Formats: sequence, structure tokens, C-alpha cells
Amino acid sequence: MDRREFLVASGAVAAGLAFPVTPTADFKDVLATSLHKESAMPFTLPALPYDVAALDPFLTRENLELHYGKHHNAYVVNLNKFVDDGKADGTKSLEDIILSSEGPVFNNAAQIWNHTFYWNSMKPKGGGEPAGKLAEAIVRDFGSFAKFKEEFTAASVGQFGSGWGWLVVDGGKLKVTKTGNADLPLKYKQTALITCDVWEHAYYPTYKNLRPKYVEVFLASLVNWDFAAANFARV
Ligand code: MN3
Repeated sequence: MDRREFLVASGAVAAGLAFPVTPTADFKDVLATSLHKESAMPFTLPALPYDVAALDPFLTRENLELHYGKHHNAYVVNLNKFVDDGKADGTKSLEDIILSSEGPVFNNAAQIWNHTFYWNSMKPKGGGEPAGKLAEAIVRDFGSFAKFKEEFTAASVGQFGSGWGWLVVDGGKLKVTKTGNADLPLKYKQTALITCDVWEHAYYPTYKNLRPKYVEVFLASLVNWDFAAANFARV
């Protein structure tokens, strides 16, 4: 039994779903092409931008197989069920569904968006510091990159229970925010640049209860500043 057969047998991924990998592309393109292609289901699981083992040891292969193959996939399966049941409009874009729904439809649609954004917020050999205009804006709005790191760490570690830490643009200024459960910057007219998933399922397989260690490693070795800069350039 190869890894994929094992995952299907164990229920980690639905039969017919692979771990699709695409080169890093514009996030809007990723959402548009992988979420709304011709398919029996209106929404499909967006591709991982790297191999499922590519972030090991900072996030293990097992961690990503569970998080991407099981959790992220479940939100897609659930949203498609809501479309089948007439509770969500499958002809709308994911972002339109997020902005016009609440309750379980909102939660599942927003979690699809959040997770797709999260996978793109990391890369193999990530970390370090941003360059160019984003680096200048971080110094302008936080004082220094070290101050930004402090704020981002405090928000991500301090989010009580499940949620997300974010670097966003809000009214032309960079800001660190945190949201609970499926909540996201899109709802507050903020533009997301980077996110760190701090739901326990995001880090328990690698770090157990050590959320501060996970957030430290996220910034040191995983965060994709090229993605953040590309998002910033479009604001
Ligand atoms: Mn998650």
C-alpha cells in the first residue's frame, strides 16, 4: 500500500483526491482555478503549493497529511454538501459566500479560504526577513522587524482557543490581528498578507501543546515573505 492508498483507506483523503501540487501562483489565481473548475462538485480542494513532506521537520509530513488531507478537505466536502442541500449557492465565488453567509456555511467557506491562504503563507526554506517595499512598510508601521515579530508572536500565541494570527493592511497601514475560529480579515475590509493557523490541529502532530515553539518556527523557518510581498503589491 503506498502513501496515497493508505490515506484513502484511513479516510484522510477522499478517493479521487490526490495531494495536488502547484508552483506558487498568484493567490487569486489559485482560488479561481482550483476552486471553480469544471467538476461534479462546485468546490474542490485547492492544490498544496509544495509537496506534503516539503516542510518537514518544521511541520512533519504526518502533520500536513492530517491538516491538509483531512481538515482542509473536510471543509470542502462540507461546503459542497451545503450546496447540494440548497443552503449555499454553488455559482457564487468563495469570497461572495463568505461575505453573505453566517453559521456553518460561513465557517466552512471561510476555513477553505483561510487554509488555502495559510499553505501559501509558508514555503520550504522560508523564514528570514522581507525585503523591498514590504520591509520598509514594516519599519514604518511597527518601528522595526523585531517589533513586528513580537506583535505577531503575541497575537498568535495569545489567541485564546482556536483561531488565526494575521499580518494585514488596514486603511493603508500594516497591522497585526488575531481572529477566532473561522473569522478572517476579509470581513473587516482588511487585506491579509500572511497568516498563521493556531488551531491545535495545525501544530499538535509536530509540537503537541507547545504553541509558542510552533509560532517561533513559523517565523524563523516557514513564513513565505514572497507571498506577503505579492499580496502587499496588490493593495
Ligand atoms: Mn487548520
